[in-house]
Amino acid sequence: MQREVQEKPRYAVVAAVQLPNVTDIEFEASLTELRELAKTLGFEVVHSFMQKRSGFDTAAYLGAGKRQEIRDFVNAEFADWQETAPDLGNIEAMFVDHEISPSQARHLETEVGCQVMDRTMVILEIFHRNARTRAARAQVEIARLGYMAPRLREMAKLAGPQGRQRSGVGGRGAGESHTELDRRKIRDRIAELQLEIAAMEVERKTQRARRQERQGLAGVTLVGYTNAGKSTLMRALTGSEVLVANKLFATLDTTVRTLHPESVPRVLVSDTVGFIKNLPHGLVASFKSTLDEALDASLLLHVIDASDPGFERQLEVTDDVLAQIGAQDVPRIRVFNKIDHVGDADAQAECEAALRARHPSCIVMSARRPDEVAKLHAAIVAFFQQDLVEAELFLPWSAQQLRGEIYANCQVLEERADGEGAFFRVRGEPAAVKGLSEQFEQVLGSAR
Ligand SMILES: Nc1nc2c(ncn2[C@@H]2O[C@H](COP(=O)(O)OP(=O)(O)OP(=O)(O)O)[C@@H](O)[C@H]2O)c(=O)[nH]1
Ligand SMILES: [Mg+2]
Repeated sequence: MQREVQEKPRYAVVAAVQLPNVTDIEFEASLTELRELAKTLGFEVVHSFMQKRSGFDTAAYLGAGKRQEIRDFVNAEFADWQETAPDLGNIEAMFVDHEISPSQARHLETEVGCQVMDRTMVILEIFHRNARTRAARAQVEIARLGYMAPRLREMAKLAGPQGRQRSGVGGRGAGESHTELDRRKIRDRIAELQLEIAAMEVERKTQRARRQERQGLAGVTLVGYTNAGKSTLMRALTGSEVLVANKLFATLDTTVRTLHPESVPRVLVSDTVGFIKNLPHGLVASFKSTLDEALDASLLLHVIDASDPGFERQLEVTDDVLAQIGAQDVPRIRVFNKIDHVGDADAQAECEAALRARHPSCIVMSARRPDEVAKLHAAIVAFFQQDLVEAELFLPWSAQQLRGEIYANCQVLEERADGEGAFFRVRGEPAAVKGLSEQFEQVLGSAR
């Protein structure tokens, strides 16, 4: 049954300064993304405030006039938006599209009269809500603590006689010494979490080594901007049920599944956390271990949402993050996804032609079209078969119990038999083929 009672929406506004070196298109794309982030946190954005400035206001990010305008809007009892949706509550938060300093945030909060969250804080909060595994939770907590530590003093100031109630920080006369104490607690907690992560890291490395030993090194990792469709492709390529959602940062943990239908060599596909413009530094550091998956991969599938007007910028952001974690040299295929979402058939063809001209060896597709997913599957398999060798193996009738070994490790191109045994023309990884032929030599030797 459908849930009848709707949760009361929480209202928010967004605000951003447009610096001279930022084009209108970039600025608008960034604001749209901030609104998406706010939505992911459960807010409905009722108004956006923009201001062109040569730099941020040092005291409060926005200029005095703009701050007054926002204050009037937030405090107005019958603002325009409330007329269309009466008694739905007040504006609870303002989101700003840059990382601002603790004191800028404090000034803004007192001036506009509602909670202020900057881009970094919003992203951290979303990560915090979406973290599922122990490792992801610990990583996000470190990043949040790192963000909070320098802000404690400002929070304590906010929590002074008038502000204490609202910010919820401090108890008895929150002051300098209290802040110092809290800072120390944060440092201790971060150290504790780092130890925990280091232990998990050892465990993960062992598991990964075991996996590689068992299944070889054929690994492909899906990377790309958040919401590009990585998890959707993961599902389509592996037939697994990973989480797909039209919200930002749906995936925070790496999942690994086998490419389906299975190929030779067997290929493991990993789905990873999405990237975003201005990904907080703390998060890049924290998720480095998760992203190590990308470093270990033999092939990266860089997934790009071709239907997003800002995709060029998203592509650059992903390339930058990959370079930051040292994965710039891992071979990669650019996969322009969601082509079905680019206007009509003509628009799609035009977009595809433009993409191919710019990125000659890219794949343009829709995760929703099975024939195109099959082509991507074939491209992945072809990549891993580049280095395969072909050979002929002979298995005497007396050793037919080893037949399964051949099929498990190689692709059998042809099988024929004579009075002595069976011949297999196979294709496989050089090491696998060599291993098998040595094993069969031994069998033959002992039979003689
Ligand atoms: N129209 C269309 N929508 C798609 C396509 N691929 C994915 N989507 C939709 O895009 C949204 C995001 O998909 P996900 O697969 O969750 O994206 P993701 O890259 O894993 O996102 P994060 O985990 O947040 O980084 C979902 O609503 C999907 O249904 C496609 O080819 N065409
Ligand atoms: Mg995902």
